[in-house]
Amino acid sequence: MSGPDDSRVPGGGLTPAPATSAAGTICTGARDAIIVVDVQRDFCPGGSMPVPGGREVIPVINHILPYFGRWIYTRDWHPVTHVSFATQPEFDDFSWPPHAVQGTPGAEWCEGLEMPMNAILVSKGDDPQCEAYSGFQVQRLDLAEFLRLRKVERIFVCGLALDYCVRQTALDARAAGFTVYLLEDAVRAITPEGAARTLAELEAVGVIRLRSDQVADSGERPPAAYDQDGNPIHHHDD
Ligand code: VGL
Ligand code: ZN
Repeated sequence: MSGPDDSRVPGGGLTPAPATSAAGTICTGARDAIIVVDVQRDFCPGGSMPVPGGREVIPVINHILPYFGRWIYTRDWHPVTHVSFATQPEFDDFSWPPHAVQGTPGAEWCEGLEMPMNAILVSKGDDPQCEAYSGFQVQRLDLAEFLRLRKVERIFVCGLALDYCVRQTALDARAAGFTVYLLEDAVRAITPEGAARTLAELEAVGVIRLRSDQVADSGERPPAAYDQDGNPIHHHDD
């Protein structure tokens, strides 16, 4: 509830967000990864499980992509018979209309979403019997270890939907020990209640809310992984 120095003002309104100050800006670089969650056609208006305003995250994500050292894109990639699919989806019980079925147009990345050439793509939910809301829940890849080995310390999460897959991704990243930022103008939720609940929950575990205009580029990048001929470059640990 309201503390003496929180941002609530009498009347229940929120004070306007403070103008971005130097202290409120996070300088990103080599040790920062962005995880772009499930920006797929089925989760945008016109898709089978549309998130209101889903497409609005695309320009925001595209704008800040160059500021990161590593890029992870997750996608829902379900078999037709996935355990979460129901003819009468109830949502609250984690059943859904069929969505993001492997190889269908609905599973494709949204048009206009940019993707750096060396982005890591993580498909999830491809086991018919297992739900996977987060890229940290896939069996084939230990995403946390993958990022740690590449000296990533902070993870910036964005995409769809805030109240499900973005939520789980941020929770798992926190539980794995990373500093986690939620890019709040680069996410959209399925419901407003889900958004409010999720923001409170993420805040409680230490996920930091950040707007994309509070991210500034340090210009620092990880060392190149490949030389100009495409051969891997071996870097010795510093
Ligand atoms: C999602 C529910 C089921 C999501 C995916 O991307 O947020 N939510 N599958
Ligand atoms: Zn799904």
